[in-house]
Amino acid sequence: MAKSKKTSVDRRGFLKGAAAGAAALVAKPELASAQQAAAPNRGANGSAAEPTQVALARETGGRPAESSRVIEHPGSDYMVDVIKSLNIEYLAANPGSTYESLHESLINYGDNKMPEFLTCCHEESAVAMAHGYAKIEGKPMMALIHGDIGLQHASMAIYNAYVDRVPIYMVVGNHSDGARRNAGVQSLHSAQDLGALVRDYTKWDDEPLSLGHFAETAVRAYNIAMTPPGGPVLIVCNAEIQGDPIQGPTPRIPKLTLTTAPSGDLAAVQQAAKLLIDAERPQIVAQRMARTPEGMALLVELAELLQAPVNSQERMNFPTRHPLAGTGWQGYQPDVTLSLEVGDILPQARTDRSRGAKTINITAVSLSHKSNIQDFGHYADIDLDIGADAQATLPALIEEVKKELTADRKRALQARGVKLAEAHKKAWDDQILQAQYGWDSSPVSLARLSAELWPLIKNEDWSLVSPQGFIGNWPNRLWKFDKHYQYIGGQGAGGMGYGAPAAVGAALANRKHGRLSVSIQTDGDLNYAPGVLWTAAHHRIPLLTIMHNNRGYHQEVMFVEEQAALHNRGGDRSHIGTKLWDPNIDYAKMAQAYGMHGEGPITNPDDLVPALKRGLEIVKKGEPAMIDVVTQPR
Ligand SMILES: Cc1ncc(C[n+]2csc(CCOP(=O)(O)OP(=O)(O)O)c2C)c(N)n1
Repeated sequence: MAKSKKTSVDRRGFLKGAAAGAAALVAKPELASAQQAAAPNRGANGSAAEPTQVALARETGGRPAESSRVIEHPGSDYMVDVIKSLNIEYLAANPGSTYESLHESLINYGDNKMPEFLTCCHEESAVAMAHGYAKIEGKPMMALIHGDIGLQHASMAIYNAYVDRVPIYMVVGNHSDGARRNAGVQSLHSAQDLGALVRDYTKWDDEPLSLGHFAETAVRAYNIAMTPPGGPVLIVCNAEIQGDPIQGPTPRIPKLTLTTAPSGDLAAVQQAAKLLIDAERPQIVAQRMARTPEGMALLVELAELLQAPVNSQERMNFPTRHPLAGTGWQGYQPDVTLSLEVGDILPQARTDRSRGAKTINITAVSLSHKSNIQDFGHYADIDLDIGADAQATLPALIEEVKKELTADRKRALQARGVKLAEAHKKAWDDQILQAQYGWDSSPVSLARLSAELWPLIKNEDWSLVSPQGFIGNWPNRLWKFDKHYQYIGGQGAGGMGYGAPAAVGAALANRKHGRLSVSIQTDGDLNYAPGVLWTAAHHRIPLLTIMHNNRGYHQEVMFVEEQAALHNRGGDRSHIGTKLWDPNIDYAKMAQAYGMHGEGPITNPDDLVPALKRGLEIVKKGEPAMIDVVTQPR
């Protein structure tokens, strides 16, 4: 363990700061007495023996007015050593006293101040940032969370990441020892079993009782988060372990060895290869498949061997302009479907069954179900269910296909490939035609927005860091995606409020690679927790946010209209409870208020390109910027 650098000079600074804190108290006597009543005394680690003046200064001025206690080597210093051993690059946090000792160690202890500490305005933002980051970088970032209250704020984002099978490394503070915590916030913000709040949708959680236990848990948690199917993990970190001095030699930090991903049983893989080779019209549906860039290369190889169309969803796993991208020619009725990491297999399996087609499923999710949350969907009777990570299984499947493919069959498949390539080209041409509808309309069409943006970024090293479901999938339909980091996919569990922070997290991951991050941001989503814009500005995270400002929760407008039709009533009141107008939200001002360039609202489509260019210039200089565009609903 590296030695603490605390010196006598530090100590003098400590006392000077304490005096300033006390002076602030004198200036606000009413505050002091109110807090005296509300906050009982506590020691650095929750002991009830600290003088009132010290406790008050802690609550208001930050440092105690006087204290005889100095903890030279708190447990949290060792925790930082453990965390650094995992090479976690960033942590996102909204501050809170349940992890105050760890917070201080993270920012002050040791020479190398990794991981970088990102200040967040909401715990949901911290976790969703980690979600977006992991989808680009393929590894977890840390979210540091304050007690039961912070964890409740974080829960929506945790749930999204859980369903999306994305690794997130979460540490939450807690005052576990009932005898040592005080009766105020330390009790209110603590729990007997804190992990229980989110256990239904975290992959694993633990509450270590000693530093040695923390070290094992911390390394194990990282491994569990990364083992496919990935997921968020939670370490409940007691204030006592953080703040108590380290006694004796520190425990050894275990070595991290990642568990290999499970690959499919060979007999089942051979059966799958045969079904796919013999199929007349196979299709591949790739959803959460491709954890790394190699995943995309493997899928391309398999598709080309089989000459099968690939319907890519939720991840950047197949190039959009590849001749096999898509769902085949018009009327292409698959007789065998290969599903790769598909969340809810039933719709596909039911369609396949209805036409006598066969379904093959490869997913590691079947190996790790939980009970309460129903994200596993319906039970589907499929023909071949391979419980394994799809990416890890593809090399064996490719080998088997190569072995079984005769020259005759290869020729037949090539002929199908020619037809599929024609269908792909036709589909592209159709998209370009469709994008022209409403080209000059105001509000601006999403097709035009996407089409105008493309030439401005296509020669850059770009990355789309926002979902596409609510923007008509226009980028997918018009742009050429061919790199693994060019798209981050959707929310996971459909929880709104993911888009804005996930974009910032993904842009953070892109920053060190010098990539240009662009987000087409829906307005309803941003308004859950817009403070993440400040985080982007404060930490100089380059990101162009283009508001898809349809002034409402349009998905819900459509639902209410559908119900009105079902109930045989008019839809003229469907805006009630669903629109964000009167007053219109001024996103340019919002961006400016949070400290970044903001302009708009753009209503004339001809003003779009100059504004996008200005925004891109700023982003290329390393800053975030926002362009507000008033858009068609979808
Ligand atoms: C946390 C959460 N609350 C509510 C919903 C219900 N919901 C689904 S879509 C949607 C509207 C989102 O609005 P916006 O992001 O502006 O996209 P738009 O529908 O306008 O395209 C809402 C509120 C949800 N999915 N998640």
